Amino acid sequence: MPTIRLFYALWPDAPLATHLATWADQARTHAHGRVMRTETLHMTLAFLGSVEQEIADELIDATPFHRLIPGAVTLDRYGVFARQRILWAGPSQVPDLLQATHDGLWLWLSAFGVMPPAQPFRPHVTLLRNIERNDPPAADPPPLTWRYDRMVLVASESSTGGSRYRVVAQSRPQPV
Ligand code: 2AM
Repeated sequence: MPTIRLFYALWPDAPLATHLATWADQARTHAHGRVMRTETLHMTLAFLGSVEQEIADELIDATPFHRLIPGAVTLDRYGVFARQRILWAGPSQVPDLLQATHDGLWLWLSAFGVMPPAQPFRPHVTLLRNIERNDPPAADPPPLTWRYDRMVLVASESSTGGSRYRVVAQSRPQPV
């Protein structure tokens, strides 16, 4: 049975992604490493890992109908995941609504037989990979508010030089 590597994410619009890319450039002067391409910057809500194609097809069909309650998250800090050698930007406070969106998404996914990870939700945008030191820059970035009203389902395909992301579905925004 063929499988496909999937994750759900919030995807920034172009101005927000460009703004985050300037943070990546600034952080690189401190931590070195590899800057993520601007068009790949995102915040993962749920990493599903390898999913059978049949389930993936069901998720692709169902995703438009899993509407998110629109919300906002303020990115105001840098952090590192030392083991993964990642530098990220994220919120110092996880908004209750974003946490509920994450929890509700995993509850919904359980109906498809996809089980949540043991680790708690750590919302972040990876800016740099293969960093060369384990501490974030001394100064945090100025707060940047990200408003979202939908999520995307992304297929992650291995390619030379990293992963290639392909958006395969997105949730419909709430009707106004
Ligand atoms: P990361 O940026 O911190 O690596 C695609 O890999 C997305 O899913 C990335 O945002 C990645 O986070 C996230 N992710 C979460 N858990 C993962 C895991 N166990 N393996 C790979 N990616 C994971």
